[in-house]
Amino acid sequence: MYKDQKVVVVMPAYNAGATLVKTYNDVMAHGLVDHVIIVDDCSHDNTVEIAAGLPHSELIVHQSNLGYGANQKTCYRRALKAGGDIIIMVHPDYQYTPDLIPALAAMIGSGHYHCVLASRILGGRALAGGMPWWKYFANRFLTLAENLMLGTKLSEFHTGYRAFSRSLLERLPLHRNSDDFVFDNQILAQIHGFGNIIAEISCPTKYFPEASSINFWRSLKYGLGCLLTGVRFRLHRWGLLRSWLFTDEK
Ligand SMILES: Nc1nc2c(ncn2[C@@H]2O[C@H](COP(=O)(O)OP(=O)(O)O)[C@@H](O)[C@H]2O)c(=O)[nH]1
Ligand SMILES: [Mg+2]
Repeated sequence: MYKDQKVVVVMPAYNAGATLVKTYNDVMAHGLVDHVIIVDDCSHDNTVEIAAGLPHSELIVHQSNLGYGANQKTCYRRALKAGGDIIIMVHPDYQYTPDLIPALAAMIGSGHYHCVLASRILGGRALAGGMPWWKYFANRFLTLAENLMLGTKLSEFHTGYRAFSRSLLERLPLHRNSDDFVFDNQILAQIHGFGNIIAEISCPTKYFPEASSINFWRSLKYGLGCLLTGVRFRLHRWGLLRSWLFTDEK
């Protein structure tokens, strides 16, 4: 609990057997997290067996591989059902340190922000932390392009470490977003588009083999999807082409 608010951590898992326990233990280490939701997207490894043995947690298993966006849709739906007031996504690949959960929870719990991102770019150490150079340049370029198209001032849109308030997740039409990786980008464009501030804190960058499975071609598809999200946002704002993503009706 953070003050009187229930803290739920969601972990969208895909082949995370090697890092799940370590991540879970760090998530629970601060005594702040009330409940963990692990959604397995039909992994080929032992993620499900390992997740089933973790206390204070709930496991949902997709019977087929639905994608990272679909996985997050399940995560947030279940987090709301579990009564979460502060909902934090932590990747179970141990790429983002769970030590910042108290900071993220406090930002949401303060009531000032509905969404907080833990940015790897803000600290200026992304390359030193092992982010591949091509991912770094893609990150910077896409962030610049999207800041211009959306009118935001974010340091990055591509971190997987994010916190949300219950009221925000209840308001967003998440079902309209992609089931693929570009979900991550669409949700941020929606949050901004519906008039919410996206706050940021800095977070260390860590890259190691288990923490990154996305190859160049998946990344390229994601990058093009991000640009398309920005274009759709701008056209919608100018009233030239209405987008379903940014239309505020259930
Ligand atoms: N649901 C789902 N998640 C996936 C899939 N492929 C990767 N992921 C997850 O997407 C997240 C980001 O992928 P990752 O390989 O860590 O990318 P990177 O850290 O950005 O280089 C991780 O939490 C993965 O577990 C997939 O096919 N389905
Ligand atoms: Mg990763």
